[in-house]
Amino acid sequence: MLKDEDRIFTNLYGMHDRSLAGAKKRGHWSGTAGFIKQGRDWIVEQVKASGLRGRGGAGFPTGLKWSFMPKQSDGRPSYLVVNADESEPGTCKDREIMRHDPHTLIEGCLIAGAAMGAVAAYIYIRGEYIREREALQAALDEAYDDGLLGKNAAGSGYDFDVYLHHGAGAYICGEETALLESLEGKKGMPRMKPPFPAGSGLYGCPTTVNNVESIAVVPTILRRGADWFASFGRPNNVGTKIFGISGHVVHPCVVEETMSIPLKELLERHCGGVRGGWKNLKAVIPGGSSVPMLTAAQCDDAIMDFDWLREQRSGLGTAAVIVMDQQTDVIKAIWRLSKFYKHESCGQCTPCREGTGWMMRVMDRLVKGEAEVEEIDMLLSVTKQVEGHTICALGDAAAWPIQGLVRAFRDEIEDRLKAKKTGRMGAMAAE
Ligand code: L3W
Ligand code: SF4
Repeated sequence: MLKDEDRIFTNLYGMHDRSLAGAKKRGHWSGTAGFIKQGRDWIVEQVKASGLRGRGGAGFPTGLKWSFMPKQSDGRPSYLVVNADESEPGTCKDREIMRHDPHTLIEGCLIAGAAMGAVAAYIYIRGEYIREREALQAALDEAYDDGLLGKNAAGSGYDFDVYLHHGAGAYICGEETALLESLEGKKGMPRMKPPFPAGSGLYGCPTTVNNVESIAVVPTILRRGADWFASFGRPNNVGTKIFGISGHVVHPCVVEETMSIPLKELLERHCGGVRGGWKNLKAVIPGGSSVPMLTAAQCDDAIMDFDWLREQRSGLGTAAVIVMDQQTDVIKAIWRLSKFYKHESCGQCTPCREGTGWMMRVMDRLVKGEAEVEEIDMLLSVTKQVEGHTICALGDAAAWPIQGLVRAFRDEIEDRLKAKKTGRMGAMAAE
């Protein structure tokens, strides 16, 4: 369990003053110039040593990603882009950082920007996050007024600007290259990779795209030391981590805990447990809507980190934990996600554009019990034709929850189809 003194986000619940004065009182913006003066290589090495892995879903090592940025300028400016387009169903952790602890992110932008030789950071914030963007803009204004941003930012000798850009409600703009297209004023459609953004990103310039939490933890890592951060969790899965727990728990919440905390401990310590008790648990989606669900039996021993969940053919994703109790219609829950992905597909590649529609329509028949049992395998074969055959991860994200459903609850699907068929035949016989 994470002790209070080890929390990075001490104002996650908005109990304290979020202004610059309040942030400074809680230890932020302290020693910032000194870190930057130690040079970009030093910062990157510290972040590598801390073991920080990206908090947006993929878990890519953050220090390694920063090291891809060119050291020598070829005339193109470099940029940091912060992905604050938090839209993954179930996910609301970055919202709390931006709303209540915005200076953690802004200080992180300056340090990360200096570490990659960037001239500016663009924070791309989800369009619906209106109060959050107001809080962030107010914090940015305070930082400029205090000399923490702009020329000689924070007295570091480094010139750095931060701009806030509002999204317009498209989930796909959370995919990093669609986000860059959107930032450039174009339709938010993912680009083919490679080239990765570090080679050719915003306006064709070297760019690193990081999640809000990934950037916001960096100043505290430097202040407390890489070893301190690496001391939480398990090897390759370290640090503190913000979890967002929703669904059938007594008290849904967003909480910073240690990486690798057992799921049961997370729910019982912070959420009052599963509604109706642990025995009433049916399934959990552990990392936002894009990862397959865990069954109750898997949940008994579940460890909340990248590697354990990957071994279970699921994932930590955005650490948005969606809890479903025994009363949940899991088929309907996944059908609802299928509808979401169908709606949010940008449509530029055929397997995703057509496949998400197919998957949604078959899911619709499964929910209603109108499909034939053979259609379950047909649905699985559609997911296989989408998975891995698309430009971006949305195709996989649409396929995986369905695969997880069939793996875990095939019997329940079959029972529904058979019961409906028996009912239909009974009705026909009665006629
Ligand atoms: C240079 C290489 N850079 C990888 C970089 C890449 C990116 C990062 C991770 O998807 C997942 C997705 C969602 N040279 C590189 C390289 N990079 N190889 O590393 O890349 P990748 O491709 O592993 O993942 P991704 O495309 O960034 C992200 C999942 O997250 N997700 C949901 C996300 C939703 C939100 C939200 O609402 N906030 O984040 C949940 O699971 O499905 O699998 O930067 O450029 N050789
Ligand atoms: Fe667009 Fe879907 Fe292709 Fe991604 S996978 S680029 S969302 S059509």
